[in-house]
Amino acid sequence: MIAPAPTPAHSGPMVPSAKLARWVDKMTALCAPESVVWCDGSEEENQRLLDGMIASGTLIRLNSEKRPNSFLARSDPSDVARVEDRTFICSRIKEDAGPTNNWRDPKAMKEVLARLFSGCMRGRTMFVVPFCMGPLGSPLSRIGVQLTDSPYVVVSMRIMARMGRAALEQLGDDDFVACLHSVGAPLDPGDTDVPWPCNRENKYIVHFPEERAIWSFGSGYGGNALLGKKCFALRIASTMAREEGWMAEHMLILGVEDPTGEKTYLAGAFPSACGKTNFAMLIPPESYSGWKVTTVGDDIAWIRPGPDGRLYAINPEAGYFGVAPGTSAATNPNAMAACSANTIFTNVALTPDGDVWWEDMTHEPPPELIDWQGQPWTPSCGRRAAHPNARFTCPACQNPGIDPEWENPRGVPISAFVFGGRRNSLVPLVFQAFNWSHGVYLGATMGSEMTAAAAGTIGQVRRDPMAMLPFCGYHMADYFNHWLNIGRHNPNPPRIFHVNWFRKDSGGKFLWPGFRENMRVLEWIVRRVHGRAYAIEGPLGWMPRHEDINWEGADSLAEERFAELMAVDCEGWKGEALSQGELFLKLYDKLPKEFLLERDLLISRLWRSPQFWNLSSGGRPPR
Ligand code: O2Y
Ligand code: MN
Repeated sequence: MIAPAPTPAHSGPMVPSAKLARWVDKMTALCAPESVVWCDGSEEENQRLLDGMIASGTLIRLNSEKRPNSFLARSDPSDVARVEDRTFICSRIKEDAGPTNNWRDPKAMKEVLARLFSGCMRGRTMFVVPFCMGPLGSPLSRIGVQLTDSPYVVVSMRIMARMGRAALEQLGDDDFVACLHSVGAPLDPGDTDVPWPCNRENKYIVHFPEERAIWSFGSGYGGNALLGKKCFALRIASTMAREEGWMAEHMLILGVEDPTGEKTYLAGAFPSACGKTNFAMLIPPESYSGWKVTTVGDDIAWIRPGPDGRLYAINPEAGYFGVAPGTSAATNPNAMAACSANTIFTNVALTPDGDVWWEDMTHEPPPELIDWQGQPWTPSCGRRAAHPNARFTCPACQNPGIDPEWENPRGVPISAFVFGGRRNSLVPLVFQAFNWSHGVYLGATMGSEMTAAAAGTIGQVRRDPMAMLPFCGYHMADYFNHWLNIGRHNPNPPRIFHVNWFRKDSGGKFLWPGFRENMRVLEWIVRRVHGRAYAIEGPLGWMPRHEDINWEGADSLAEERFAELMAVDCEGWKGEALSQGELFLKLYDKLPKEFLLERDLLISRLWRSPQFWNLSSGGRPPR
């Protein structure tokens, strides 16, 4: 074994377990790096890596007065986002991965990977990165060890997870999720200082759920390379959670404090482009006195029944890997504050005075910039300044709205789940499920209308159950059964709600203002959870009337407009019920029978409601 690198004298050597040392030896023999460095997570180590990347051109130091200790990275244009078609689940039995995952036989895949990884780190350094997902010392946390030849990944992992010596100490002799990563750059002699090494042709993001292992090759970007995030905390953790009776969810966690100081925690799942990060960091309208929203997590929740039977959630991450474009002081001041220092920006534009810029950060774009590919940019040049998936990586503790309990090792008690989608029509602003299995059905059928102009797809609904379709490490129908099971063993499970901020009127205008105004819906949800808000029974669930929403300080949404926002077009919904069946057909052999019943119940409620159900028809006799 190559000895762990010397660490600062005051902190002593890092001592791996025999199992970890054996695995590192084996992977070292396979990848043949020039050297192996054990990362202790110290500030000195971090600065050394940052300086090295500035020297090699991977990072640009930003203006220290405007963005202290912050850096810009520009990725290879071929390596800018997660690659779902190159993401694989290699369970021993194909059926265990289910029809919505890319399955490969684990043995065959290991042979392919062994060829790719063989000698792939020649001339490079392999970093050994122990990391803890979840607060240190929490019984809900889990440990991973990532081997990587990317210093950019090391410094990013240090922000996104509790990384280094403390994680190794917490691991002790226990099992860990083994994460092997290489940027997989073709090895031309003397070419080790490419600013963003990656493999343009060959990318593999591979999960072995039974072995609790991840092998990632060819990409240095985000979800493909920071293996603690989507690969471990969702795909591998979802399989662990199912076996161990907990839940690994693609959910934000937020706290709501009412004017009396009572705190209520919610977890929410939203497909991409639904403003999930903005919702996690919501600041109530100015006039909304006494209510406060705090952030526990913006992307992932690990949730487990506590000793009192309630569900408790931790955020397994320690940082945000947020989408920059669209983020501004107007849309998300807390995110802007969080990335004001100690941040790594990737694929944003550079201003002449050494700061960053992205689309919609300010009302007016700066007159000149260097774009995300390093080219001069002006507002009239016709190109984007930042890549649409440009990111900021920053410590969560820099969010001024961070919840004081966000690192509580026991987690926070969850009172409600909120599912959302981006739907132009049909789906009302908010409704509450009748019960747990109805709520699970709502999560399983959620989705968004496609906005991209892929031929003929605009307006088509892309179903993304619980926003987990790309992130569940096993069969989606087994996942639904797991959700139902959690409710079966819990006499008082969280209440479940569905929201849609994006409904439009016949003229194509949004019916709901969104952003800070979402607080009004959140307040109704919180008051419902505590049995303090009224609702009427509609065909889709329990719904607030105009007078059940707090309009304090708003030019109250006209009652007719609210009615339009909440109306249920029962004929349209019969079509929706049919379309929900399409995903179910794909999963039919393992689909919970409850779902077929829920769909029947929905159809029968639609049948006995007026064709255009609205809040004032709530009390009417059936047709
Ligand atoms: O494109 C990537 O690599 C990042 S994807 C991502 C990052 C942060 C939070 N969520 C996501 C996602 O795809 O859900
Ligand atoms: Mn996400």
